[in-house]
Amino acid sequence: MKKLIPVMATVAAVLLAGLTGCATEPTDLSKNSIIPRPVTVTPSGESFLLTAKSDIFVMPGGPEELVNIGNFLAGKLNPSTGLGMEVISDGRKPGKGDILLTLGQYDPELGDEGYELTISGKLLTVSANQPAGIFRGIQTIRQLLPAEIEADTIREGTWVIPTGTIRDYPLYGHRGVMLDVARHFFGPEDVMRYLDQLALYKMNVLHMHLSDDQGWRIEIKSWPNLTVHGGKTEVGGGKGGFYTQEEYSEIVKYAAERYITIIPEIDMPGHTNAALSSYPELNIGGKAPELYTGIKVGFSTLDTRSETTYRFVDDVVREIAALTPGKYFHIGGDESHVTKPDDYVYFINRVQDIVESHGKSIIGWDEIAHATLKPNTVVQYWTRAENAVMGLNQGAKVLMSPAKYAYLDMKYDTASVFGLNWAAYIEVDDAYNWDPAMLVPEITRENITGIEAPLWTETVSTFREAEWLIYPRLAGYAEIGWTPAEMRSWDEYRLRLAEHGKRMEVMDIGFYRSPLVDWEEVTE
Ligand code: TNX
Repeated sequence: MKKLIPVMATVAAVLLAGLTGCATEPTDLSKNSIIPRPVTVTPSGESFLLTAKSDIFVMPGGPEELVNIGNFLAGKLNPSTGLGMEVISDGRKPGKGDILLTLGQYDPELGDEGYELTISGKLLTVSANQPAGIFRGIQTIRQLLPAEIEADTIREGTWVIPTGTIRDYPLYGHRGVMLDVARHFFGPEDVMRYLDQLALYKMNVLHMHLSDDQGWRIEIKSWPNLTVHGGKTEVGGGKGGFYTQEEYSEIVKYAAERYITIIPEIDMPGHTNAALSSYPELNIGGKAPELYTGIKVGFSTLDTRSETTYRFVDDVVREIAALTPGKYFHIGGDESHVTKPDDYVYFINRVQDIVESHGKSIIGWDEIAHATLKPNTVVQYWTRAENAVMGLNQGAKVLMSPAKYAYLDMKYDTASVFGLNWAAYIEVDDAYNWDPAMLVPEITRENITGIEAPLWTETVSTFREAEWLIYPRLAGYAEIGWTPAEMRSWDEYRLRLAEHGKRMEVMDIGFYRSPLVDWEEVTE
């Protein structure tokens, strides 16, 4: 059965190739539209063709992860090509038209996520130091194939890849996005869809903003009312929602299969109305406020001088840390406008001890630099450069999310239906045209962990709406995080992005068609 559909597909491909004469013509690897732009591309002027005989070979005796990655690739290529590629790891030798995934001899330049593609007329080899690198490499294979490769039903196509070599590795180790599931709740399917999209652009972090004034979104078994009560609404009064611990673990696992780390955030001591409403004893004065469905910020605070608060934080961090394989726990710390400055510092210091006691390193919004930071802390720069610099002076590293450039919830222009504009209007070129290492003199490449683009969700209530804010800006953030700054230029990037319009269309991503890009359309 496996070979029936492929045979038909190949007959069609050969016929088509005969008609257009393009299947085996030399092609030029340097004319790719890969985002993020790879570090080195060396074309060799021939073409590699996927056929009904193609399979995916995995080095025998390698880690099981490679087989999983092979299956991931087969799962992306088979639905649209109908070629029925199988994953072979029993030591048989690859032949013409096959793909080989292999861990090579350690290559320091490639690091943990780098990879090399060697494409000849006969074989396409992906090699890397680590499985993560192989996974990044297969995203490049997807992008070297026509946009229709992303379809989930059979498409006619000649699945040709130009030959040559690509050596590629990321500029920054942290390339991520933040999703606010507190202002509006997004269920596990939405989050997994997002993870799939992030994988294509070689992003490796999803920071989940799991609590805020409007909702608490993760089950905490020792404080059940947080979700029973605190999770039942959202901005605008909708029904809200939350992840059970099992669902959250599913998300973590789905992310890990894509070599993406989940960073959980519990925002405190401000942005805590949902928790305060669920447990009166967390409030100064002991009285619980109503749930909140508006979009103001800065009005809530935990009682920072009560031991109950620290018992609460300890339980929350312990339960979430136990579900989190990643190194970091994000403690929020932003906009605590009604917490007295001394109380704020006292609170952040104690919470850092708690996070450390559960084996995690701390990330917090730039305000946390007012406290005494622990070694290995990361300060997420969003608004005040002086905070980030204060963090640096304490030995912290900086994660770059400057609101003016990197906020996915900012409108594109005055006509944008969704989004806010308090920091800026961010058109697609503005989102691309900046260098994290050039914004603030003290914040240099060496002390930046990477870049993160946050999506706050006050104005979007479905993932479809969210996509309109996320895309196409996300592709640019992915490239800023991966590609050396001197290799980036808007004029060249916008041409590659145009091709991704087609790809995003096939993937059914509801992106914003910026007038600054001459979008390529799918021709059926
Ligand atoms: C500021 S950015 C906030 C969020 C809002 C966002 C809206 C940050 C650390 N705090 O609470 O959702 O502005 O753009």
